[in-house]
Amino acid sequence: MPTVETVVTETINISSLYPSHMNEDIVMGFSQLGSESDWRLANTASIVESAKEAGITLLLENAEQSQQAQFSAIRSFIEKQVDVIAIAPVVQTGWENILQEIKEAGIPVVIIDRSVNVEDTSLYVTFIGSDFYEEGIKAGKYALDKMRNKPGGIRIAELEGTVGSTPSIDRGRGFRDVIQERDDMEIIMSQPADFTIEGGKKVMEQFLQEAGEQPPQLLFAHNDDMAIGAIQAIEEFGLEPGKDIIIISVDGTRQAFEMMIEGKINAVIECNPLQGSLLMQAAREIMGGRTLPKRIIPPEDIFTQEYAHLEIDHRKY
Ligand code: GZL
Repeated sequence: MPTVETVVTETINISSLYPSHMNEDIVMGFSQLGSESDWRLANTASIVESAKEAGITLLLENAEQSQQAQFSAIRSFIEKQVDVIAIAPVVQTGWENILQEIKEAGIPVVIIDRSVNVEDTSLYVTFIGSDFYEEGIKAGKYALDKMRNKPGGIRIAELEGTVGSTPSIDRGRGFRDVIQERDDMEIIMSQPADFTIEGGKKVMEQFLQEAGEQPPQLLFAHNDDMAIGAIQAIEEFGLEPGKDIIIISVDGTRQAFEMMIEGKINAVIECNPLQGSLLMQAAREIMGGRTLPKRIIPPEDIFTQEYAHLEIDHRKY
């Protein structure tokens, strides 16, 4: 199991909340939010694989970006009286009622990947997911460093992820909190592009047409798929990605490493999708009646084009 840095904000003794099923087969209902990106496909594969290895029966429902579809899947899990429900929430708001329904059914909940905004955090046992704000901070620090010798105003473009999702909100916040240190560094264009290659290409085309003779000098893409789409648009526009436009992305997929080696992406902030073993471990702890930290954060790094060739063979997604 990968080592994780557990940020213990509060721990709760779950044995009083849920009966312990020491060695019985565990049935997990998992509501996955979609299949929009390579990161997401790796996340799903990791969870399916880890369930198999753990001997946990996984009922997987893919909501394809629809929160309503997530609610329906969760209600079907309640009907089936699964032992534990895992949710990767497409957006962070609107979860109070469904989580209350699950609580009334006496089923423990693990939030995975993205977070939920609820007043009553007893509605879920733990949240296993990245520190997206920290990812934004890392991206901002790289931007400041990379452009430190570039005089004059720095025009920045931003491709945001799914509107209302924790990674998009927090990556954007962290990035802005850092670049505000340099008053001539400005985000001149920012649009959602849904974490997809198509979205990244389409929005980058719009950016370049709008910008005309003053294209952005730096692009912050909230994930690799949008960066890869943007690269296609930048090349079709006749500019050199990674040179005319510095590109910073998030996730760390194999394609992004290949783009770094080709010099088309300058830096990638890692966001680890391999959360399956953490999720299955959490399910076992819960069903064994043991205590879990409220927040579990997988370890993450930053990779730059100078070193991408040393790292690419170690990548698992
Ligand atoms: C982050 C995850 C994001 C990835 C995207 O944990 O929710 O969604 O950064 C994915 O690639 O689509």
